Amino acid sequence: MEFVDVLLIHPPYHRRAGSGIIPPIGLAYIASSLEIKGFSVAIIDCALDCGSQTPAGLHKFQQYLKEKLDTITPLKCIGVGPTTTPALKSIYVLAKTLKKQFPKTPIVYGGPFASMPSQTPIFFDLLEATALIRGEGEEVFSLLVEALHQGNIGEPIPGVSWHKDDMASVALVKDVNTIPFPARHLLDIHRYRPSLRRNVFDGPITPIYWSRGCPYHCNFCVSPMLRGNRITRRTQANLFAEMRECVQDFGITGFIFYDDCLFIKSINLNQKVQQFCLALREEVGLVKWEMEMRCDAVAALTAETLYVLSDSGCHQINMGIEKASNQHLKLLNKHLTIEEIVAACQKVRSTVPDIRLAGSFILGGPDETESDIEATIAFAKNLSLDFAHFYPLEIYPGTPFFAQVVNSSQQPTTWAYHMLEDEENYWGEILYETEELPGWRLLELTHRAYDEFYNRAEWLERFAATTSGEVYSTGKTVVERWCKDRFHLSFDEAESQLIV
Ligand code: B12
Ligand code: SF4
Repeated sequence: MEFVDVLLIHPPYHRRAGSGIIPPIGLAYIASSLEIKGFSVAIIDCALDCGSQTPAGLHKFQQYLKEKLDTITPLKCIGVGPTTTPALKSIYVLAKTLKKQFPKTPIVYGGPFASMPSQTPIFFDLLEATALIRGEGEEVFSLLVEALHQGNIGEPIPGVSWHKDDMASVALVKDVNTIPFPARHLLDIHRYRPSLRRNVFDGPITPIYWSRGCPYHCNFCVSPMLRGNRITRRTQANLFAEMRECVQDFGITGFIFYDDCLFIKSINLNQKVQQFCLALREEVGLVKWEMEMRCDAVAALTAETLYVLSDSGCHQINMGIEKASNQHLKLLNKHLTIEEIVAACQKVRSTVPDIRLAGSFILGGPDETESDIEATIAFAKNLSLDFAHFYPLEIYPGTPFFAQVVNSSQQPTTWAYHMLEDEENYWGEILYETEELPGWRLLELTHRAYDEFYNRAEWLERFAATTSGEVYSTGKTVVERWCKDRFHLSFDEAESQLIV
C-alpha cells in the first residue's frame, strides 16, 4: 500500500477510434507545484486505460478504479481534473467510487468545467466536492491542501469555492516563470501517443506550452473564460529549459504546442517566428514539433519564415477553419475570413509541402442549413489538407452559445441529471440543435463529412506519399478502418486496432 499526501486523478472521457491519448500536463503542473512545497503526490491517469462512457465502459472504469484505489491511500486530499463537461458521466462514477472508498477524504476539482461559476452546484450537489479551484491551480492548491489539513474548511483563498453559492473569481499565477516544470516523472510518459491525424512523430511525445490564454472571443470556445482574458507568456529561456529536460530526462523527441495562440497575427509576426525557430534549433537541438495556429497568422507568414519553420522541425500546423462562408464565420465571432483561410492553405502547400496541414470544422450553429454543411464538407475537400476534423457544434457552459441554447433560469443540475440519465449520450455532448438541424441529423452529417473527406483515392494517395513506408503499411489498415468506422467505433472496440 502506497501512502501519499495528495492523490491526483485524471478522469477518462469517451474516445473514438483513431484518437490518441495525451499526458495531462495541467495535472502534472499541479503535481510539481505541490511537490515543491513538500507534499508527496501520485497521479492516476484513468484516461490512459479507460476510454468509454457506454454503460459497459463506465462499469469497467469503476472496476479499474477500485483496483487502483486498493493500492494507494491519500492522506490529505484527492484532486480531480482537468474536468471537462463531456466527461461528466465518468466524473460522476469517479466521485461516487471515491466517496465510498475514502468517505472522509476531501475531494477538490479543477479544470475548465469546474472553473465556470454557473456550474458550481453540479460539483457540490452531484459530485461530492469539498472545494473547487477555478483557473490556474499551481499557486492555490498547496494553500488549499494546507487549509484542509488544518481543518480550516471555508478559509478564504483566492480562486477557491467552498460551497455551491460561492462564486470565487479565477486564480491566476502571478509570474508564470516561477512555476516548476510539470511532474512528468509521475506519468508513464512513454505510453502516450498522439491521434493519427496529429502523428508526425517517431518517438515519445509531450504537449508543451509557451503561453496561456487567448485574446479572441469565439462564441463556442471556453478558453477566453479560463484566464479572465489574460494572456501570459513565460520567457523563451524557461520554455527551452523545459524542452531540454524533456529530451534529456524523458527521451522525448516530439513536442505538441497546444497554446491557444502560440503566435498571433501582428506587425512583427515573421520576425518573432523566425527568431523563435532559430533559437529552438540552437538551444534545444533538432526535435519534431507541431502547433495550433490561426489561419490569419499562417496567411501572414512569408515564404522565408515558412522555410525557417520547416528547418526548425515544425512538421504540422493545425488550424481552426470551422466554416465555408464569411457569414457563418462571423456568427461564430471568429474574426477570420475565407480569403485568409484559402491564402493560408495555398501558401503552406506551395512553399513547404513537407509541413502537414490539418483543419478542424464545426458543423451546425446559428442560421445553418444542410446545404451550408455540404458546402463546409466540399470546402474542406478543396483545401488540400492532410487531415480534417469535423465536430458537430457542441456547446460548453460559460460560452455565449451555451447561454443561447440552455435556458438560463434552469438550474445547471437539470442538464447534468438529464445527461447522466441518458445512457445513449456517451459522448457527453450537448449539441447546438435547431429545428432544421436536430442533434441526430448533425451526427449523421458529421459521419458523412468523415466518409467524404477520407474515403477518396486522392486523400489515401496523399497519405501514402507523406507517410513513411513502414508507418504506412501498418497505418493503412488503421486509416481505412478509421475512415469507415470513425463515428461508430468506441475506444473499447477499437483498442486492439490502434497500431499507430
Ligand atoms: C490540449 C487540449 C486537449 C488535449 C489534451 C487534454 C489533456 N490530456 O490534457 C486533447 C486533444 C486530448 C483534448 C481533448 C479534448 N478536449 Co481539450 N483542450 C485542450 C486545450 C487546448 C489545452 C488544455 C491544456 O492542457 N492547457 C494547459 C494546462 C496547463 O492547463 P489546464 O489543463 O487547463 O490545467 C490548469 C487548470 O485548468 C487547473 N487544473 C487542471 N486540472 C486540475 C485539477 C485540479 C485538482 C486542480 C486543483 C486544478 C486543475 O490548473 C492547471 C494548471 O494551471 C484546452 C483549451 C484551453 N485553452 O484550455 C481544450 C479544452 C480543455 N478541451 C475541451 C474539450 C471539450 C475537449 C474534448 C471533449 C474534445 C472533444 N469534443 O472530443 C476532448 C476530451 C477531453 C477531456 N479530458 O474530457 C474544452 C473543454 C470545455 C469544457 N467546459 O468541457 C477546452 C477548454 C477547449 C474548448 N472547446 O473550449 N483537449
Ligand atoms: S477558438 Fe481559438 S481563437 Fe477562438 S477563442 Fe478559442 S482559442 Fe481563441
